[in-house]
Amino acid sequence: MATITQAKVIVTSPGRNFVTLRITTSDGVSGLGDATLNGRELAVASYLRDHVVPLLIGRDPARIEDMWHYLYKGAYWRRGPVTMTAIAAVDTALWDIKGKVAGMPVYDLLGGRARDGVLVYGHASGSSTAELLDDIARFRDLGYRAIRAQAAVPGAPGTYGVRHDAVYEPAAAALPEEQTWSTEAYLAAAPAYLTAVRENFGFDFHLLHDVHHRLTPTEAGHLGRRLEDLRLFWMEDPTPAELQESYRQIRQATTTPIAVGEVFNTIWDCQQLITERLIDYIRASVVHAGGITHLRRIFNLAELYHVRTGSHGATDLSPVSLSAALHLDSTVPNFGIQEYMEHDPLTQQVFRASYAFREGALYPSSAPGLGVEIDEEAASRFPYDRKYLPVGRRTDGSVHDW
Ligand code: GCO
Ligand code: MG
Repeated sequence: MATITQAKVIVTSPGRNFVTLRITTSDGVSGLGDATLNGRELAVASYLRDHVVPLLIGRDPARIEDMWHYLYKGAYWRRGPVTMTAIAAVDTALWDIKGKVAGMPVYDLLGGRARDGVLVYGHASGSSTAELLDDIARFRDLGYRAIRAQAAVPGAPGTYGVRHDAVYEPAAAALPEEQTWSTEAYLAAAPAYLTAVRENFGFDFHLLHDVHHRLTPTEAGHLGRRLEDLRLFWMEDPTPAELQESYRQIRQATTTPIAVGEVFNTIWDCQQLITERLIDYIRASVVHAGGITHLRRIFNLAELYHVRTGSHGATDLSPVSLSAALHLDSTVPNFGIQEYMEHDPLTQQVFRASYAFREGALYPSSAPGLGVEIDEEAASRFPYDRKYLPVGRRTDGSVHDW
């Protein structure tokens, strides 16, 4: 039996911060797992280094399911983003190892592909409607068949989702940037610019929009109703989802499809949302929801309730995460869409990924395992650079959901 002989936590900042776990076995096979939690990276690095790595040495890398329960139940303290991201890193690395040992891509270990290409959506944005329309045209030219649209809200500087450089990156400041939010200004602006997108480009592509947890259920229901004729693919995170039952009110108010889950860690965060069919898409990710093993469980539950998948895939999820998502997305019958933002060129110098973009879809490679390698020498040239996500404040100065 091969055993785990080494587990190394690699912290690097090629364009942005990433935490990666590399597990190596006595047979000399190594696998990678993403452990990046945007703005709280070192908490996961410590959780792994100080508390998880000592548990891994000498264990059987083949027993992925057992390892998951050992780390989840064995900690006694359950759930939470730090714990679940750390477990995800171990789980993902073990799937990568299993694939390399078997000589198979991970999608074959998961039952084989149900589709060749994984439909992805790109992020168009602009500081005005005109700029947004130009950006939509650019994504259409690149071959995207699904596009998320966000534009600046007049009177709310730093509106969520508006790109300033080539890559959208909200975790940008040495201390959290404080951004002003006005629900009234947003509710006036968003329907107008989304309507302009349909008027200019028609309906032959999927249009998505992210509200980023900013509305109340009443406001969200009203917005969804106003957007119905635009036939959005989804309205994302209309309201924070700790109170799962609040989605019933949004649901009753509108037929605009709803997507939630990028901040979820476990199946229990979305159990009611799924089983009561309060959402259409579940957006949990490999890295923040306990790895391939646990995300597959969430996706399988969702399948029973006609909820489709739409995993989070912003640039703070590393190429290791993205590749793991593509392997899982390829296999599940209830796949919906995958978020995709191309990583910074510096990130691509450190992580060598083998997936490919063609005509609006990503294709995982058939390389054994996940098909991503990390260049540790390159990684060491980019030391950790503490960054925070912004904090939202209402116009009266009180803190709002960012
Ligand atoms: C998305 C997300 C991201 C998050 C970011 C936080 O839909 O892609 O909302 O942009 O804000 O991942 O770390
Ligand atoms: Mg989002």
